[in-house]
Amino acid sequence: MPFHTLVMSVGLLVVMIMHLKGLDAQQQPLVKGLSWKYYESSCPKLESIIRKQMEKVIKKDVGLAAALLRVHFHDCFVQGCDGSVLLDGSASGPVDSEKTAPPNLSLRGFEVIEDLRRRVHKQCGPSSVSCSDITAIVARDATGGPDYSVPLGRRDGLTFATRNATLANLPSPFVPTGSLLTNLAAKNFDATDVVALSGAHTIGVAHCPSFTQRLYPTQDTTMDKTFANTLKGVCPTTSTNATTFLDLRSPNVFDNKYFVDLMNKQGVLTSDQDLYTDKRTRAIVTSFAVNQTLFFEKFVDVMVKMGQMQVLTGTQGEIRNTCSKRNSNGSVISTVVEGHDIESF
Ligand code: HEM
Ligand SMILES: *[C@@H]1O[C@H](CO)[C@@H](O)[C@H](O)[C@H]1NC(C)=O
Ligand SMILES: *[C@@H]1O[C@H](CO)[C@@H](O)[C@H](O)[C@H]1NC(C)=O
Ligand SMILES: *[C@@H]1O[C@H](CO)[C@@H](O)[C@H](O)[C@H]1NC(C)=O
Ligand SMILES: *[C@@H]1O[C@H](CO)[C@@H](O)[C@H](O)[C@H]1NC(C)=O
Ligand SMILES: CC(=O)N[C@H]1CO[C@H](CO)[C@@H](O)[C@@H]1O
Repeated sequence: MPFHTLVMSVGLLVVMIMHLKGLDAQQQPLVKGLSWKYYESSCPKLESIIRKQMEKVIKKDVGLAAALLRVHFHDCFVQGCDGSVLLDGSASGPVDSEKTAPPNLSLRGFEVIEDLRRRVHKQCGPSSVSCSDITAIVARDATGGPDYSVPLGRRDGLTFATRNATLANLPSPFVPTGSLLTNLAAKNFDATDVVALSGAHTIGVAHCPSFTQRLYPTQDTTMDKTFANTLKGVCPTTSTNATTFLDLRSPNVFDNKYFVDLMNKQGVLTSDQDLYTDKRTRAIVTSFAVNQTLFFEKFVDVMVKMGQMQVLTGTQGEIRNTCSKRNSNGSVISTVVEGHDIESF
């Protein structure tokens, strides 16, 4: 084969591979200390162990997909993706952990992450892979959404986030898009990021207290009347503890139907529906509603970005032997409260 043909073939092959891996956000620069191949030699089976087990877990309980995606989000938004959300405050530390703060009303799936840690550490040794990395991989594999490479090398944090820090850092579902944009801009997310992040609500549920303020005492006019009546049936009072799907069209499928819901005034949370009401984000919602490939592309970008928020790397933190407990006894409460106060929860 003449040399230039060979070069062209190799070039074509590279282009083809890049095309196949089109959803990879590998162009994004990584935070120092993270890598796309962090466990390539120390735990080559890591991703296959998690992928295989997650298939079984989700087959048994499809609701865990949403729960586990949300665990990673809460972990990252509150004091960085350091596994602090997994820490159990009851035994060794303060009761005042992220798990007991009200926005975690429906956080579950911790036992799935701990079970995976056990499997991974059995295969690759104790102290091989951090709980925060496992959480990040699980968030990808749980949903059946777009596939992408997860940057790895996170270390687990030694400190709890206080209840106040948790409240201050998680966005409120009750605020209009303007506040959401302002709050998330402080964490370096732009309008496209905010809409893509919200697209996670294409799976999972919300409890009545998260949206009944749109039904009582007066009905939010940005909600479709028939849909509002359905929700009033689910939540006859503001304190009913029932749930409704966040995406009525395909509640268990990770797709772009959530954005179609918004265009039809069938978003559940104020923070969801207002993305379509607000001129700053409306066109982005529409673009995702008509083009799922575009949504997946932006979702992958923003998940890779979110997954690097304030990570610990190198010799910082530790690799926990149990995801719910730091290795040494005695838990230290973080006194750092970053972020912004949310109006209410
Ligand atoms: C943009 C700001 C966000 C707000 C205001 C918000 C708020 C909420 C609220 C209030 C619920 C319902 C909780 C309940 O009543 O039980 C919820 C559920 C959920 N959130 Fe978000 N969220 C946001 C962003 C995200 C992000 C970035 C992700 C993930 C990447 C995410 C994933 C989920 C999932 C999957 C559920 C369903 C949980 C389940 O079914 O167990 N959310 N969110
Ligand atoms: C948490 O916030 C509440 C209300 O803003 C405040 O009263 C309380 O002192 C705070 N607690 C801590 C430990 O900072
Ligand atoms: C609400 O429902 C969940 C399960 O669906 C339950 O675990 C929780 O204890 C309930 N909360 C209240 C306040 O009844
Ligand atoms: C949908 O978005 C993808 C990704 O950005 C783009 O390549 C494609 O051209 C878009 N499709 C349409 C029909 O606009
Ligand atoms: C930690 O545990 C060891 C042995 O279980 C004990 O001797 C030590 O006093 C504990 N340290 C703290 C700070 O609780
Ligand atoms: C699942 C869970 O831990 N829920 C907690 C959320 O926060 C409330 C209020 O602090 C607790 O009562 C729940 O137990």
